[in-house]
Amino acid sequence: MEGAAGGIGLDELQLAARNHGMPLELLREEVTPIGLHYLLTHYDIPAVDPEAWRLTVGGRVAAELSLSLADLRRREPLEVVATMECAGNGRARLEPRPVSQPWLLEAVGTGRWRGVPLRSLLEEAGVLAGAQEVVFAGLDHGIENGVEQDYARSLPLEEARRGDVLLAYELNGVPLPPQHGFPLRLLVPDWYGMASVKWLSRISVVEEPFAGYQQEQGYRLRREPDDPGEPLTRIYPRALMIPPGIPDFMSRERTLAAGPCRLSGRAWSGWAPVAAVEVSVDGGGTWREAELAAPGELGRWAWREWWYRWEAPAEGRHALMCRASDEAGNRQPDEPVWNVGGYVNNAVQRVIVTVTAPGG
Ligand SMILES: Nc1nc2c(c(=O)[nH]1)N[C@H]1C(S)=C(S)[C@@H](COP(=O)(O)O)O[C@H]1N2
Ligand SMILES: [Mo]
Repeated sequence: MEGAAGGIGLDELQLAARNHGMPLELLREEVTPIGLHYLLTHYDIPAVDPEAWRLTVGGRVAAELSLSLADLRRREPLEVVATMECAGNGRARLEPRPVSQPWLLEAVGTGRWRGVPLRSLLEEAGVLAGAQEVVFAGLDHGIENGVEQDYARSLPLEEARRGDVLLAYELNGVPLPPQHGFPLRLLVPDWYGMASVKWLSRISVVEEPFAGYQQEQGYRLRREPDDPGEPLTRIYPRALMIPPGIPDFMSRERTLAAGPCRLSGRAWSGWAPVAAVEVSVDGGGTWREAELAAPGELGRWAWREWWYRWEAPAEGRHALMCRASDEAGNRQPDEPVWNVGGYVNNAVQRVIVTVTAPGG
């Protein structure tokens, strides 16, 4: 990926038109309605015949499995409400801009996923001694930087054996929609979205670290092009705000009337529970702690609501900001940290608002 300094190119626009984000006002919903969850698909959405489709589990296992959708649906189900975020969220704000899907802030969503725990299938197949990783391959096929491939990613065996890693066949109570991986996807709570392989068809237990493109080339944090980099795994903390007031069509800057204004949004981290959310209403000059909802019914893999009472002073432009930290000591930086792939830019959100006189 090369950096671009100018405006968004047609290649980036083409990607952005296929892969949409979640409109930030949808932060009001604790579970994102289908169709409003963000989307990221590297190649084409494959056509899958659910009758003919099978999931195979093979490689270093005692007994290979081949399972139909009906076989999976007969098993003990598990439901996980999980916040998923693309590792490239925030990429478009880096300078020079890494040329790829140009996300601003909206590559996030929370789904109610239902399926079968991966662990139960690994137990049934019987993982043999010497196994290191589990590789997941999708049915989508394409070319990336000259390398033809099925989209595939691996997980270390101990992550694959976590009880909360799902083979999901439902989202928000309905069969997976085509764009989210019908008929089956992997769902790795707390990890950036790239780990959650869609249109899953093959699971292989392997003895060597997987060297596929999406593991070795993509999704690594590199400071310079020939740096081997570190693989991306869990989601770093972020808080986002529902933009208050009303938007301008083109600039999307906000306008609202002076007086009491409830600022609110959601915050998440894949490393540890969110410890605090802070708000600044003066462009980062001073910060105050927001109220943070208890983890609640959604469970520990979902974002948490926060809110803050702001008395919007009459007439003027203000930069509203919010930032999260987690119990592992991770906190959002004020400024983006550049890297070759344009990943993990969790610099704080800034919302510009113009306050008008009350009733004006
Ligand atoms: N098979 C397959 N799985 C995939 C992808 C893909 O292109 N193909 N994209 C990944 C990336 S980068 C992300 S961020 C998430 C997005 O999931 P969603 O489109 O359901 O929101 O899917 C991941 N799983
Ligand atoms: Mo992604």
